[in-house]
Amino acid sequence: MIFVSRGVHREEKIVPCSARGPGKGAVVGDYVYLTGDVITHVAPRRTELIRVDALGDRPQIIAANVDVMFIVCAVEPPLREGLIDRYLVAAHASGIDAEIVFNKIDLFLDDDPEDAADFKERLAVYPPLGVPVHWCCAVEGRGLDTVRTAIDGRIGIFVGHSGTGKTSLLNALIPGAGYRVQELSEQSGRGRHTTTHTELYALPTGGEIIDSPGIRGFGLWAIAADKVKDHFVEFAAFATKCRFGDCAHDQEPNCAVKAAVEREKISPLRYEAYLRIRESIDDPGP
Ligand SMILES: Nc1nc2c(ncn2[C@@H]2O[C@H](COP(=O)(O)OP(=O)(O)OP(=O)(O)O)[C@@H](O)[C@H]2O)c(=O)[nH]1
Ligand SMILES: [Mg+2]
Ligand SMILES: [Zn+2]
Repeated sequence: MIFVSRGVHREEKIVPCSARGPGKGAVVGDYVYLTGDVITHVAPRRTELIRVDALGDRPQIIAANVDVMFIVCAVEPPLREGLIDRYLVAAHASGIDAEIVFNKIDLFLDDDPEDAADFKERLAVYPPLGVPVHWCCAVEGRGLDTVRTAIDGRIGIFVGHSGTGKTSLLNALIPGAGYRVQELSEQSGRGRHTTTHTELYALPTGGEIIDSPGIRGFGLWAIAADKVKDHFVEFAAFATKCRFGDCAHDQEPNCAVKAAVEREKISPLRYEAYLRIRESIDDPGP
């Protein structure tokens, strides 16, 4: 693991370390105080990106002090808006900006313009929510200027399904880096979890980026079911007109959010994602 250190001598440097000894509890992105090589304590965090751990009952802090989350998706493995919507809830709840990086555009742009149009339409819902979409090709280094600009002066993190090209993007942003990437598994079309730990890298063009292992799903932590609606930012303009002040926008009569969904002022897919996320918190499942 690597931590950003802002030591007692006011110097700033990146220090590689593992989460053992007195530094236990520090995570990637933390600013820590050092005496020699030993972490004496962890500075207060600006933000925390948290998910539920593999067992489903404890918080796992993925990274600290992240300013911007890049949700990396691609032509393949298959695009899942449901995962994007979960990440957006987590980012909004943590005060982290979110952007979408759609990678591997080389796989459709020249061959199949219809395919491209289909993906553009599916992701068109996000920019009006304040979530820009970058269209990139990591292997050819195309479309990365806007990503560089978004990271400059900040701490960013690449998240998403395995095999979408997070590490390939890192390699494209740091010429000559050559971090390990791997072909998608032939059988499933999904990635094989090539990156196994979360690590922070400084970009030559400014800012720092954290590469993280691909995940299958993102379990939300410490967001009550009745608060999920607060993180669907497009609901706010309509929610004030619901009959009930505490409307969950589900079975209630005279719900202005549902009316907006029917008129497609709110994306029906986003609304369905809302219902699914809320339900998954009501009933965390096995
Ligand atoms: N055609 C094409 N393939 C790409 C592109 N970017 C990445 N790939 C390929 O996609 C595969 C997976 O890339 P990785 O960078 O390892 O993906 P990852 O998201 O880091 O995967 P995990 O570490 O498992 O989460 C590799 O075979 C890459 O060469 C791209 O822009 N175009
Ligand atoms: Mg990787
Ligand atoms: Zn309502």
